[in-house]
Amino acid sequence: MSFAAAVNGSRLLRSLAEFAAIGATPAGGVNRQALSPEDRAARRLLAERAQARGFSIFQDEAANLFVRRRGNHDGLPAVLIGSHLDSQPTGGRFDGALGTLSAFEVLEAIEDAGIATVRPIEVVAFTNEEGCRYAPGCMGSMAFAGLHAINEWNAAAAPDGTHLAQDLADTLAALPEAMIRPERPEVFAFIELHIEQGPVLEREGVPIGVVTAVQGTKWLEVTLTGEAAHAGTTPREFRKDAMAAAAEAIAALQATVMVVDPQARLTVGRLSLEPGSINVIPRRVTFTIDIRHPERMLLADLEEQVRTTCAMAAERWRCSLEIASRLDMAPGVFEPVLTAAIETACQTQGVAYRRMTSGAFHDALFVNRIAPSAMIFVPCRGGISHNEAEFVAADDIVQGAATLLDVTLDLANRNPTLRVMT
Ligand code: HGY
Ligand code: MN
Ligand code: MN
Repeated sequence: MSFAAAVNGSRLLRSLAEFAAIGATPAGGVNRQALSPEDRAARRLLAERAQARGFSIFQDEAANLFVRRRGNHDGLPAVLIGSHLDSQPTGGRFDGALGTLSAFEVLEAIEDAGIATVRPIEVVAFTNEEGCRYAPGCMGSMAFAGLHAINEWNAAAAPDGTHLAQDLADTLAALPEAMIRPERPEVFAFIELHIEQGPVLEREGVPIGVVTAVQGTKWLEVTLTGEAAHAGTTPREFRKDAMAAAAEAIAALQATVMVVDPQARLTVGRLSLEPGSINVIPRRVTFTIDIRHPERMLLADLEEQVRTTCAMAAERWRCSLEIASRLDMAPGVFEPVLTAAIETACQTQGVAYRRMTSGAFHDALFVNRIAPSAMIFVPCRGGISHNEAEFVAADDIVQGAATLLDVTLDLANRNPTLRVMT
């Protein structure tokens, strides 16, 4: 049976609007970057909401924030639901926030309905999913999964010069009511609801995506160093032009990578150069490359192609080359028992769905290393995301929460002796 009717759609829409006001940008998006004052304000609002409902709140050393509703067998591993609250600098109101607030709505709906669950349920807001202020992304979920200690990134510097260690300490201290849990709680299963951030669901008119896998991602930071020289007096054969080398490498990659393989993704998202004077040949150029592919081996081939192309351009323009890896996420496949549970919830509710791979990375990719995980996608207008125009229709918001609710209740009441999903 379905408990979809327990979802309070207007409460969820109000909640989304209130969180969208934190870090709101004039163009209608949000700038709520990880560990910023805006991020701290959003975490506080969630914590206060949780305490007002009698839920307990915790954080861990990575400042991942948890909201817990007890289960009848409270010692059993919890069902974890949630996403992230941090955003891109010119981000949308739904990326991350929709999954986190829909998860909180699920907790409130279950509480309102007076439903007792066998297992405890926890909502999580993972720290720094986006990775735009402090690379890499998914820091909180990687730390939660034990893949990295958060203090490995202590020295990471934000463009405004602050360092992660200080921002993390300030963020933890800003929520003293949330006790820092030394140990990671055992997780029975993790379900993350998120906007698709692509056009497929909207184009097909399907309200729910059952995400079975996430493609792999690598971030590289390329630095070409030549020699500053006079723009007017220096003939081509004497130039050590870092910008010419960068432009040549980027143009070559953009002309081949996604043309040869439509599944591949290559993005140059950030570029800076020195000295930046109109009549000086650039001495140094640094740019980022985001490459993605569903196949691990083909992603490795893409990295090799980037390295080779940059090396050839560097040689042609007599520049030195450094390429640093900033993020390396292998593709992941989600737990079939969980994707089946999402499909069952859709069938029970009579809602159309389709299985799909995620083009974006998500926290679920890392939680999946330590507990069975899966994702639910909802459509976003035009597939636009990482853009202030990001939008999700109210019906899709409510349907997403209703699907998440039924899946959560299913898992929270699964055979209590079952320690492992399958
Ligand atoms: O970049 C990503 O895939 C994620 O949306 N941060
Ligand atoms: Mn996201
Ligand atoms: Mn994002």
